[in-house]
Amino acid sequence: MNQCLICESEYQSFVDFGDMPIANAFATKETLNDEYTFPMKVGFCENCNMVQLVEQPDRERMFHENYAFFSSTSNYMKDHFKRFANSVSKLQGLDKNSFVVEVGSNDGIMLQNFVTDNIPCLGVEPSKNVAEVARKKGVEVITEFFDQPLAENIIATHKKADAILSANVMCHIPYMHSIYDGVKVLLKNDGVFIFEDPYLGEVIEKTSFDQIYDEHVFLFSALSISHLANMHDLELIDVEYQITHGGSMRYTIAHKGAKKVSENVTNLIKREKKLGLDRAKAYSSFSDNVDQIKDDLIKLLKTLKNEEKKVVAYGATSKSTTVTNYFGITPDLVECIYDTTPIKQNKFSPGMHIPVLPYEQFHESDPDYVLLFAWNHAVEIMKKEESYMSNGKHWITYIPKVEID
Ligand code: DWN
Ligand code: SAH
Repeated sequence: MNQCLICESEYQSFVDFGDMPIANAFATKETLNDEYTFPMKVGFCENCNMVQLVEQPDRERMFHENYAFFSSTSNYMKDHFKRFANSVSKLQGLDKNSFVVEVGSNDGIMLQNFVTDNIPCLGVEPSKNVAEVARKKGVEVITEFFDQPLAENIIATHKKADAILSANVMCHIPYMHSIYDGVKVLLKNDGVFIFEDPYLGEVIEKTSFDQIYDEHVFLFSALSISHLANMHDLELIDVEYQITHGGSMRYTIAHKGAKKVSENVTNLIKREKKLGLDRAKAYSSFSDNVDQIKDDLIKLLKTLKNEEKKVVAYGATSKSTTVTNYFGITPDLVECIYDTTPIKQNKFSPGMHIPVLPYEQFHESDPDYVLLFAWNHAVEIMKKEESYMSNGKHWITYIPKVEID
């Protein structure tokens, strides 16, 4: 029996990806034959509307001193977080007497903007290597996992927060009740908790199944977040769609009754109900849709192999661990992956062992086709590579369906 992480009801899974490795555990020659895997299945709880991983590896296996994702690898995301920080400053009227806490601050991509503006802030980031990069930017960071006891510690050592922020982190944390209890105590009476994550509605609509991997334990909607907030005497007061990571939602939460609830919330909940995101039926064709993409992509890669075309990939994303392992994409079909992140380079992709090479070598490689694993950064990457790709090379993308540029 599967028991919901939020409301403890029994629920059914709707997609099974089989055994998966840790998405960011890039292998070395020594670790190639010693990879941890877990059974990756996703289910939907009809009682509280939460979509969730049935099993998730222990957090220490995923977030540690060798965490492989550095947020500042995308220039678009740097601008995005600058705009995010500015919008919070404006909303809450932040100044030198305010206090901002970010959960999962990574390399300081968001908080560096508050440092520049002299607004006191604190990052909470358990992955020590990325936290160290933030410290070098002048950001104060606690290298621990955020939860209710840590929130109490922050009040004791610092003070209550005018804003608690988080991006692409809440969906990583299975112990949501401890997080919301922590938010409840840490947030000032007129404070706001603002976070964004990949949006369930987009994942279902676009079949962006690769947003599902070990780290992403939840796919949120306004329905599930308002339910969760209510359980903790908090309230969802606003929602705002974001184009980042293939379609995300920014949720604003306040103490219950403290602020006016925007009609954006009621409108989105109405739309989600119309789409049926509160019923199991909405998820019933997801698995078949994933398999259609799988069949189309594997067929294309096999045809290109038979034609002796050179196929490489771009962006050793966490998402691509689901794609390569579920589809069975080996170095036989995709020769290598180019990526700008030093800690991933000259290693092998988790599970399928595709070599990850430094981005600098991409321009010497002369491929016929480039499979874009970082499809969520397509606009930024395609612009950057426009002149290189113009000379008879082709992009391959696969969300929402397999396409050649
Ligand atoms: O939720 C999460 C998001 C925010 O980031 C985490 N669980 C882990 C991570 O997910 P991801 O690995 O799927 O994220 P990205 O941002 O799609 O990864 C992009 C990858 O591509 C990075 O390894 C950097 C690389 N890259 C590159 O080589 N050239 C990215 C850009 C923009 C480029 O121009
Ligand atoms: N906010 C960044 C990083 C997202 S990656 C961005 O949007 O780019 C997810 C981050 O969450 C990792 O850096 C990981 O170490 C961190 N994390 C995971 N569990 C956490 C927890 N309980 N508290 C704080 N951070 C956590």
